[in-house]
Amino acid sequence: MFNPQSSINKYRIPNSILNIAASVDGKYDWVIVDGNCEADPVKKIESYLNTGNFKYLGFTVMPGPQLRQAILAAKAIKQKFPYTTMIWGGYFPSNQPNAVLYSGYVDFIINGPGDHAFPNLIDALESGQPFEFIKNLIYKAPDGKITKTAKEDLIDQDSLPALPYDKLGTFYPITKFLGKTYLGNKTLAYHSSIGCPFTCSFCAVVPIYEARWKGKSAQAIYKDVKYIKDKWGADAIEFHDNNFFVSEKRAVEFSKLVKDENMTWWGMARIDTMSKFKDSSLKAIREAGCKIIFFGAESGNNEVLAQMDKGGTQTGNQIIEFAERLKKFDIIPEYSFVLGTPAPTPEKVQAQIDFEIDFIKKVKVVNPKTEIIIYTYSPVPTEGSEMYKQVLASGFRFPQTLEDWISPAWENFDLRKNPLTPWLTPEMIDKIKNFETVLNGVYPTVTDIRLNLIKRKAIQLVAGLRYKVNMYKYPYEIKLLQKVWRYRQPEIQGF
Ligand code: B12
Ligand code: SF4
Repeated sequence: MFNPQSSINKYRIPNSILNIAASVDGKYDWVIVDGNCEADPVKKIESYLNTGNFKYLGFTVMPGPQLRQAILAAKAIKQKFPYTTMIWGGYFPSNQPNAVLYSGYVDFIINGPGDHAFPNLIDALESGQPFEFIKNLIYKAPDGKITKTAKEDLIDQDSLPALPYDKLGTFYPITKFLGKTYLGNKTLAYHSSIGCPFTCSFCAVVPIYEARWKGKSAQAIYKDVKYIKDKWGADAIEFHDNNFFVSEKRAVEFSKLVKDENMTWWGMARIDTMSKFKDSSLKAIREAGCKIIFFGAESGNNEVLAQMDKGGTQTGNQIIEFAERLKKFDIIPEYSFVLGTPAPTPEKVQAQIDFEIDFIKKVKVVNPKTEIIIYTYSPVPTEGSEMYKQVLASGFRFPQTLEDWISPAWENFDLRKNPLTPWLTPEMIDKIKNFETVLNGVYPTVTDIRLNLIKRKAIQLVAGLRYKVNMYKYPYEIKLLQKVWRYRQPEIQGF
């Protein structure tokens, strides 16, 4: 099982690959290689393959730098060990199966959850049985056609086997994965639910989960968290679920259970869902240690929210009101906005960017503690959506091969920094980036634990005037300070 490098200096429990290890644990022998912890992961994988004990190699792959290491490693290994069956899973191969399977070095893709599909595939291959009926599988048929099998219903998450944390600890010390963050000294990354009930047209979760969501029970989450706290001293949790707060009941139940553990935690949510939460629930969640919540605000413009199929009931007013409401509970809202959405004319694209900049400033007025994350709009192939049709009509095309995906330009696309979308001019991209630089200068993220008070004050002083008079061009002096002090970007690095 290989988790290619996804983060430069932050180790996290490699949950994706650990779930897959759990699915075969006790039945097949497995080893794990974490690219975040290895100087030369290919050498490490080869050392295992050289023993002759391993026939299958599983990679988890998300777009961006993780994809780069995955491609380079897969290529090198397939050349040396052509008879090793290479199986990829995760968001990238599930959403881009053609480029992956036509590369020639990947044999199978698990499309979405692999908890049943992976062991079923290994069983079939081991016993020489047909694999074509296994759900959640993508493969290249003998005629060269990329074939997807039926999707499995979402699995009851409490029925899944416990994650093999102890065995993971035999490869790498668990404490290595419990990093120091804004939340605590030993932060556990935990994933308590899969999918999401919504269908935002820009989101990679939608084609895989098709508006389905399933969560572990509050008791099951608590049991795992408590185990890691008691055994390795975790004092904080990052919930990596796409949408942790889908169920108010589950969130409150978990809060009640975890309250006395004195842990600090963070999770992702929707504004419209959480604005319906009762005051008593928000209070219980905060009292249980939830300090900051990430929300995909996306846009303050109701028309753009509709264009994105944001679904639910979110509006611009609600975004502002909710930021204000959370102040009362001392929960920091972390709002992400998507700038640079397509529009019929360049003037409209520009007007929309200016609108969002003004809107973000309004949010900051009602609740200055709001953390703002800015992304430039990057299309994902949610075929059939109106926005996707608009994107194709504008001339945008996804790369066709895996090599294209790791070109520097496409890597920036993955990082949602330079979207390569034909409707955005370089000046527009500059404006978005420059505004972001100035904003981060005036309001440095609280999640940067290295940035002390003096540095914060200095950067705020430099950026304050620009912010006041809307002068965002050429913010070189702020950039220099951010570079020297290695200002961290939560949108890329997470916590
Ligand atoms: C944690 C995380 C990160 C961490 C990395 C953690 C690590 N592994 O070290 C950090 C913060 C570094 C990160 C960064 C980025 N991330 Co990220 N990340 C996640 C997150 C929140 C959780 C992943 C996880 O652990 N899931 C838990 C497991 C259990 O779920 P799973 O991965 O889906 O695994 C199941 C199946 O997919 C499948 N499966 C997965 N892998 C494998 C492997 C095999 C062999 C098999 C058989 C099956 C299989 O089976 C698993 C069990 O059912 C996901 C969203 C999410 N909730 O999943 C986004 C997500 C994967 N990231 C995403 C993105 C875009 C990024 C960035 C590119 C963002 C950016 N703007 O910078 C960066 C760049 C990454 C890089 N440097 O390469 C997107 C991918 C979207 C897409 N277009 O495909 C996601 C989906 C978030 C989103 N909704 O947009 N990320
Ligand atoms: S609410 Fe979030 S996770 Fe769910 S579909 Fe929309 S963007 Fe994706």
